[in-house]
Amino acid sequence: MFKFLKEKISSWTKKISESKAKEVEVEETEEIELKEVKEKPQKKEKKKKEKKPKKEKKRKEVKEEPVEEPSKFKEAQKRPEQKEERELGEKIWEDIKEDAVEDSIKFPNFDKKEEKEPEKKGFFSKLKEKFTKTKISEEEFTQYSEDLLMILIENNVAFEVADKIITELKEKVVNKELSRKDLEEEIKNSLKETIETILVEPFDIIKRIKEKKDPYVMLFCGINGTGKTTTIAKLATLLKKEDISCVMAAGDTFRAASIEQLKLHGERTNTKVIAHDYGSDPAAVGFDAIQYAKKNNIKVVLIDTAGRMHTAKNLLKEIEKISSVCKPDVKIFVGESITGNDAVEQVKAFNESIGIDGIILSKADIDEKGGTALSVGYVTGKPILFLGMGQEYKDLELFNKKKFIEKLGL
Ligand SMILES: Nc1nc2c(ncn2[C@@H]2O[C@H](COP(=O)(O)OP(=O)(O)O)[C@@H](O)[C@H]2O)c(=O)[nH]1
Ligand SMILES: [Mg+2]
Repeated sequence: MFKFLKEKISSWTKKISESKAKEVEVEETEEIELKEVKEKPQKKEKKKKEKKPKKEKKRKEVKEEPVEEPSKFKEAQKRPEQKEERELGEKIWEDIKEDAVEDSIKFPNFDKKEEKEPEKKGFFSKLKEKFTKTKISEEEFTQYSEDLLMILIENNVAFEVADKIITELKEKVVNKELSRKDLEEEIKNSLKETIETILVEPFDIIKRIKEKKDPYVMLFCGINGTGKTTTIAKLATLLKKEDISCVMAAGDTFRAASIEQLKLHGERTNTKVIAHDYGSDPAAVGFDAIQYAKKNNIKVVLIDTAGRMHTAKNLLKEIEKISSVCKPDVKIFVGESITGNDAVEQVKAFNESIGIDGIILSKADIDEKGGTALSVGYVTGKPILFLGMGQEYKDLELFNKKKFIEKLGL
């Protein structure tokens, strides 16, 4: 479903992380140069270190006395018989003092080692952070977001939705500490969270059907050829599987062969079809089907309607009438996944005229872009309930946000 969008999003996130990785290379080169400068005094240190074992040996010979306090040397000075020992002690003390001065340069916390230890730790973890964390500035994000906007729009995401995605993503990543190592993953995760908020969580329609005592009435609307009649037949099949009985109402009394088409689906799926003649009032067909369901204890009424252009005011009025007569529990807009912005405009118009409750996107099986699915829910605030995944009766998939996002490679 997201053949193109998945690829494009993935290469977009890769692009940001790769450019950030280049920054790391530059910083690391600078760091190496710095190290080289620092290494010179380190050579000195090596020499000193070589001396150290000697010192330790001497210290052992003279025990602790001369090392402890200079005042003790003075005492030793008074005793000529210990001259040799005294001189040695003095030399060691000088060495220690010298070392202490050097050490205190390298480790300013030499004296108050315990107190200052956290600061030392902070310094190293800061240094570590410098290499493991990174930030994306606002300017950088703007530069990349232009590409993302194009990718989204080219893949049928409505402009307002693409804009919303970018604004949300910006809030999540700009000037935030991100892991350098997993930068691509972090951006993908932020994008994932953003898309999660864009998609409307579907309600459990099977549960609602089961909970309702009276027949649960479902009215289907949309323009011609989007797959309303086929979707109704698919739903009848799905309900049968759930052990839920249903009746179909041939509310498309306008298009030639539409009644026969529904009757054929009825035969094939073993579902009762209520039909009047062509040209009759579709609201009356729906009403009769509801009465039939009530009498025969049938759980669901599926009302088909003629396709109408979302711009044809009089036809929209007609569906408003069907809706007010049949009082459906849910009004479902059926749109084609492949049509992008057209589907977005249609769903908005139907929502404004009759107030839809849910969306079924047909032909998702042949949609390589996927942006329509990201858009229709956001612009209406209504959830996608099912995706049409082919021309067979079994090809109806419950819409699952998590699965859907996974398909996007996020
Ligand atoms: N590939 C594919 N084709 C579909 C799907 N749903 C419907 N169709 C086809 O779309 C065409 C129009 O369907 P139809 O139910 O008559 O649309 P209606 O005018 O809205 O009732 C038919 O050829 C269907 O087989 C789907 O999910 N995937
Ligand atoms: Mg039809």
